[in-house]
Amino acid sequence: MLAKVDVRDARLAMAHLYTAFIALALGGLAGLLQVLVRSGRFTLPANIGYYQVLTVHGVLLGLVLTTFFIIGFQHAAISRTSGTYRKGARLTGWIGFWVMLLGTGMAAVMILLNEATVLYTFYAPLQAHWIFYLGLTFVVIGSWIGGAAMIAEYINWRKQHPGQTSPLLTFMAIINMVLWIVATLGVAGTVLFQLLPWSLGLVDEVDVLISRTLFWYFGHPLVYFWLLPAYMAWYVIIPKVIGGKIFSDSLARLSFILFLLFSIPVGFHHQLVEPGIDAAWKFLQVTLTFMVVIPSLMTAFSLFATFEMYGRSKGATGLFGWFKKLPWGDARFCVPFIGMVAFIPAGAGGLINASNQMNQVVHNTIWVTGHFHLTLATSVVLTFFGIAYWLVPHLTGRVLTKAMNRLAIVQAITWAVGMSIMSGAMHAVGLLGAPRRSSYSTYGDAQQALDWIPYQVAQAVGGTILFLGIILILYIFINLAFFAPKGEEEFPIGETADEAEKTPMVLENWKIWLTVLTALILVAYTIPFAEMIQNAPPGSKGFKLW
Ligand code: HAS
Repeated sequence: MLAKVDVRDARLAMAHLYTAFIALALGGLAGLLQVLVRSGRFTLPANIGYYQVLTVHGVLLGLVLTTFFIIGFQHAAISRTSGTYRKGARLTGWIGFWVMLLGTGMAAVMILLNEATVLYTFYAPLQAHWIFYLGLTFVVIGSWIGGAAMIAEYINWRKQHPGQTSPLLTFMAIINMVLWIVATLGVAGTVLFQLLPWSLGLVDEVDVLISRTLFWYFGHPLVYFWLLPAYMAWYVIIPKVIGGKIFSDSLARLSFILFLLFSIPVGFHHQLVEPGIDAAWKFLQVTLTFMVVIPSLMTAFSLFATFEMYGRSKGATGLFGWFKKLPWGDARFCVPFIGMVAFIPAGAGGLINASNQMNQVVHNTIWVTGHFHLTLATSVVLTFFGIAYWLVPHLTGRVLTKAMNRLAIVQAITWAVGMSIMSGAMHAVGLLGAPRRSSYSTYGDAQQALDWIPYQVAQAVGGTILFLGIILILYIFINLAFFAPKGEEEFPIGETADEAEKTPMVLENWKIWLTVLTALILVAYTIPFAEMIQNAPPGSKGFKLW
């Protein structure tokens, strides 16, 4: 008998996953339309604007798909590793789900009515209908409620098991939820105190610098909120899938703590070219950005160690002999592995972005779009697909058949090919100066724009291949949710290697880590934020809000 997620918790997790995959279908379609428009060879019907479609794409894939998938996965992960949810926690989880869904619906209607064409970053001076902002508020509040259910179960586990370290997967999910809650305070601040009153006409102006700063206080940890569930799979699930062991529980926990500490006080690296922030504070936050690279390097090290230990246990010799021993025919491993490989150039691109001088070259070019299609839309999303291949059948009481397994590998290869072409072209033409977030029609006939055309055609070709990839994953998802044969699919949880040291309790001492986190945020943000308020443009009514 396999250790299973309780069927009532499974329903809760699946509700989130259904929403996530509906968002993938609609957001993917918007993505296809968008690359076709950018190629200059296609005009949208019915007066639909490029920026409207871009907003649908970004919001559905960047915000809705990710948030629902992550919260659903984490509910399942905590239920599997810390025990079935108590009634109250499950009810709280459902309330969180419905509040998020209500908010998503409100925001979606406004975007479709062209009343919220403000892109997925939605910061001023672009203005949306107040219902859009209220909808976003509900999404955030709903996610907090879902997070409260997780945290309650974690606290309960610790009460029941005094003196023990919590299950690794639960601990990781809780770190990610705490990171999310602290990060969303920034976006809640700008929405509640600036954007909502402004869109309701209660104030005439808002301070754009403050709105962008609050957004990026949230925006960078947001990318780690996306990344950490992928890392949970890489650290905990993949070792079990390949038949190996987790290299070190302590190292995994430490890397998650470092993400919590260093992912928040770094938002200025998105604002390096913005006036109004002193260079010294930008320098500090760039330094902290390089600190947040360390846990990713630790993760790479740990993964190589896991693969090598497993390969050697199977008789592999030489430096890379282990490579041949890995289970390439198993989609649960192969699909996330392609995501890991993509993360090497993706991470290198991130280091380029974070380097002040090089940022001047790439900022606001489509290079940045190429960067996040490798990080989020490849490394993270392929890992989410790899998780879905066992999680969905596990939760629906079905199995991943050989045919679906094969199709899943074809899907990942299609995705990798499409993304290499699309993201590669984005990186290349970004270096030539092509702007992001602009359509062909805005370029005019300048010679420079003509030089970009081949790259834009390449993006359209890559984007079309990716759309085929979306059709494939949706087909597999529907099969696993409704049609695959009934049976028991494993929820794989790795065990720590016997040689690993015992995990020190200090790694679970929240008092220490939350104090350090608060101190870092205060150091990185207090003075520059106070300066923004002091130096706000005279007469700015938005300033009075603060
Ligand atoms: Fe980023 C912009 C810096 C990671 C997402 N980023 C963005 C935007 C998004 C995004 C969405 O400093 C655009 C926002 C917008 O709309 O304006 N990013 C970084 C840095 C990292 C980084 C330093 N980003 C991510 C991740 C994302 C993401 C992860 C999503 C999930 N990013 C920036 C900066 C900007 C930016 C600037 C602003 C640019 C501008 O000017 O606007 C780092 O975290 C990256 C560290 C990663 C590594 C790689 C480790 C490799 C591993 C794989 C091991 C592989 C194995 C397999 C074991 C150091 C763990 C091996 C097998 C073999 C066969 C070899």
